[in-house]
Amino acid sequence: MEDVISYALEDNIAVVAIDSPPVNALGLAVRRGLVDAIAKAENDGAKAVLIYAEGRTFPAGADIREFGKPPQEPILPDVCARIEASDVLVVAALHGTALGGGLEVALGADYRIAAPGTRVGMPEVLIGLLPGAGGTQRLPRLIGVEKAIDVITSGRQVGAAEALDMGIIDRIDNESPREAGLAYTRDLLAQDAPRRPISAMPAPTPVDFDAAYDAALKKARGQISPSYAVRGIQAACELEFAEGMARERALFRELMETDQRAALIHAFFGERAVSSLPELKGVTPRPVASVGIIGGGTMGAGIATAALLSGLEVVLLEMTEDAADAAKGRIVKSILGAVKRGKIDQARFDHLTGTALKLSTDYDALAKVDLVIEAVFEDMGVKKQVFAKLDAVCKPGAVLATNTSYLDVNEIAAATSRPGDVIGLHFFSPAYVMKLLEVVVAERTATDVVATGFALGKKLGKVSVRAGVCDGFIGNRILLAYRTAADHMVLEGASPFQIDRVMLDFGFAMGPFQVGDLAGLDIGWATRKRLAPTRDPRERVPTYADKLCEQGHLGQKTGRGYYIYGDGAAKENPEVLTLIDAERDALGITPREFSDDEILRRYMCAMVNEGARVVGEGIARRPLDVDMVFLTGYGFPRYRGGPMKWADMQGLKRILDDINTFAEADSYFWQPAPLLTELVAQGKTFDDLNKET
Ligand code: 3H9
Repeated sequence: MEDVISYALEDNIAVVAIDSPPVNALGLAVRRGLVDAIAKAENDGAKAVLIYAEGRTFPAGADIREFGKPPQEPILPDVCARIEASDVLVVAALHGTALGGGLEVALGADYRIAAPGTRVGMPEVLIGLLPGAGGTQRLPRLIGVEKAIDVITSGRQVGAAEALDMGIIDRIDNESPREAGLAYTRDLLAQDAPRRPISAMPAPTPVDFDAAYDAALKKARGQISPSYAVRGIQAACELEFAEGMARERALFRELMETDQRAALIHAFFGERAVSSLPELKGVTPRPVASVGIIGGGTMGAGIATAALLSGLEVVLLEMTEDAADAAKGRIVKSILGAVKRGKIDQARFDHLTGTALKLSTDYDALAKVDLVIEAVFEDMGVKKQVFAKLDAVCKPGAVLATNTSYLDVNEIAAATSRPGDVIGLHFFSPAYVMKLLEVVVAERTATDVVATGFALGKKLGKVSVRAGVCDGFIGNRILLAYRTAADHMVLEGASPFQIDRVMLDFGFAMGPFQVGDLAGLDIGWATRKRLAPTRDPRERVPTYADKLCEQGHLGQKTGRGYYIYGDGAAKENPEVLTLIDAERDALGITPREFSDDEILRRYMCAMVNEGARVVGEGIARRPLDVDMVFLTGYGFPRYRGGPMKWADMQGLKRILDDINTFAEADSYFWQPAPLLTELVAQGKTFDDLNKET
């Protein structure tokens, strides 16, 4: 028997435990062990088999690390079939997260029992696959097609109570999985409960599968796996079980070969890899139970909300009583949202907006907090004053963080007598929703302060990415590059609306001009003004957007920007095209047509090239750090893996060739990043760099 599986006979029940930390993934050894255990139980004449798992969870799925390698037998569908085909009664006792292949193993059993906190689901579509061990065939037979489509195409985790209601599990019990499982198995034996192979259940009633397919495709905005899953479920209705299994396998293998699968798995591991920094191994973060936040605008209030919801105490500092009241109003509103979504109850709401939250206009209120995050106006002079005051009032060892989006954290740190305690924690708005946290490490930031930044990010449920100091850090610096490429295309003949449409079609949540309207056009305006004094004369900067701002059209908040906002869908603002025409005239530019493909290539090449610079300069540690910033903070389509993964899949040579072609007309903007040139010369990919570090 494999050492990841243990086997014992108890009262003639074969007790089979899976023990393969951390998540009992169904790798080769577990699969072999399960098949052997069933055979042994049969040989031993056991009356029943109980399968449960040690550690934190029933298997959370197939072992994702095996994907992309040749499958080794027994493959998981055969393991599930072997369990189901046994003439011995099989019970699965679930706890933790019984996901994907884990749930499929459980569906091979005759009966399922779960601990109260268990979550079950089939998240395969989220990594570009579909359930490939009978999930698309057994689940609809068990719970009906509509519910199966919901569970499988969303990939969502279903709580134990709902799973019981749906019929995925048969009982919930408080005991440990082993004890609860044994008790349930004994009950079933006492009742002489029949075997209940799901494959023998009648084919489920079909629905309008073409409509379900279209709906899944539309909802996933370009990601294909959910719509493939619909076809798999359709097979459960239309084909014999064995043929349905073959159809599922064919669809699964097809998805396995796609770039989308590779990209989504890159995203899965990338999100975990970003926070495992070699320099933090063995470093203990400073304890953080209370957080001070300076500034209660959208960002400050958002950070306060995130901190409160994750159990931290918050002291929020504002300039005036009125501003403090307004900040509290914002926080209460967003925490109320959590109540409405059923995330927290009224008592928790009362606590979070009562005792856990203090508002003040006096810096002394920050004397005892463990960590302070400054979220005031983006002005170096103002920031320095704030940090000098923090230096005076905060207790020794308190972490002093700035939420600046682009200012020099070294300079801010120098305004204090304790630069080792200063760090950048760059949140994205709304801070209680957006997953990304850039942890900006300044020259003198102490290692345990960096560790504290990452620990805080984890507590807040963020994907934390280490960034070095430069204007805009990782994300905003790259954003400036591709926005500039977009602005150039507009000057030369493309319309902002065409560019937005192309990027939406690519899978971005929003186009760059829609993002501008959402964030406020004054932000870009301020950036252009800030960079003006140091700007190279060869840089081309459009002024039509400044004119919009001068007229008071700042985007959504004023009802008008690139688009006009009112009732219903936003409309294109025709005035924008007039302003652009005027600017082209003034510059003597004859506009030319841009194909959608050229727009995409220029936009993406600018993003990838700046990404390569950011990695080359050590601002981001690896290409995957850039990818995770874009997936979690900039609406980059997850199924494309991030700009650097996308570039690898295009071929870096092709990207470099494009950049060199664009450079023929504008050699100032289109300078290939040294790292990109180097990788192409060596025949390497960005992913090679991910593996090196
Ligand atoms: C599938 O089942 C296909 C079948 O239908 C058909 C096959 C033929 N494999 O996330 P965490 C690692 S597809 C390998 O930090 P949490 C993870 O990388 C699969 N490794 O913990 C991490 O490693 P490290 C369908 C895995 O508590 C460690 O475990 N299932 C796998 O925040 C801890 O993970 C899924 O897609 C895996 N399947 O979350 C579920 N899962 O410590 C994917 C995790 O070295 N997993 N690891 O960084 C999850 O959603 C979360 O990991 C889970 C725990 C909710 C389970």
